[in-house]
Amino acid sequence: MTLAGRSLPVGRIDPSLPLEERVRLLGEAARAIRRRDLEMVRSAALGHIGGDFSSADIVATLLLAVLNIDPSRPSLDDRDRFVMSKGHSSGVLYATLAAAGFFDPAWLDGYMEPLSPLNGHPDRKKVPGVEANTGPLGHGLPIAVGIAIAGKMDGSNRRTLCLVGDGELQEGSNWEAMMAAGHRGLDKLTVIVDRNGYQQGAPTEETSRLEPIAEKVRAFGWAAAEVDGHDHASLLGLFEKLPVIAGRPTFVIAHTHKGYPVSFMQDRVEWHHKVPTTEQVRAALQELA
Ligand SMILES: Cc1ncc(C[n+]2csc(CCOP(=O)(O)OP(=O)(O)O)c2C)c(N)n1
Repeated sequence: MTLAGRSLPVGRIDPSLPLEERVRLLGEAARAIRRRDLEMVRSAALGHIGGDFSSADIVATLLLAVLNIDPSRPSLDDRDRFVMSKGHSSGVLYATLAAAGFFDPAWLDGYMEPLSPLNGHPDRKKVPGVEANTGPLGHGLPIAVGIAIAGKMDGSNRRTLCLVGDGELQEGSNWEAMMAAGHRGLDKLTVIVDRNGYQQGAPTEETSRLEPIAEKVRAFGWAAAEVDGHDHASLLGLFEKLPVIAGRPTFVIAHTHKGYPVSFMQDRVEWHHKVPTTEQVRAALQELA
């Protein structure tokens, strides 16, 4: 079933372009990525569209406009590393990696099909551009800390960026890793939390309160920053200023909305992993036109 044509022509965004132009291109890219992701989830009849859409602007900004990476040479030694710890949002990760040029967008048609490299949770041995196998929550951030420690031992300038879910922060392994990163002053490490306020089935603050996140991470020796996670100009501005405090890892609280910007999905708990009907896909694609 083709609802909107399956093309995804995007490409990396030239950092020398004026800010307004980069922001305009990122806006177009994020719309194309969300549209493609909708089709992927619809045809797989599986996926996590709510958390895909809350992360889409962050993932697009990093992979298309911020990270020092070369999609034609995904294993270059001194590339920046991006760890998608909330691996259930594989749909948006794959659509963005394809948009960046890591692999043929035709792969996206097989999302979650048997024998497809694009499994529900990302696998670094199968998918170019994937830096860590994630999906079991609470693993990506500790892996990112390990990568950042290795970078520091190598005397490398490469940066490690890691995206976690807010519900995911309830996993204790994150706090153990954050304690180690603060202790070691890993200032080339940045963790971004997709602060959409919801986990599976409930708001985070009703399940196991996370706030005050900024105070907690500062107590662990990190710098904390807050940003509108859907505002490409603010995201670019923040990522260009890293580290926020020299000698400390940075923890970015990115305020987002689950399902953004689709009116009937946004901030609605059931869209964590609900699969849209054909009619709902059509309606959402119209809003993303
Ligand atoms: C260890 C573990 N427990 C449970 C799950 C099932 N699960 C997948 S997504 C999710 C909720 C995650 O919430 P959050 O981190 O806030 O993600 P987002 O809302 O951004 O999608 C759960 C419980 C899992 N993947 N790993």
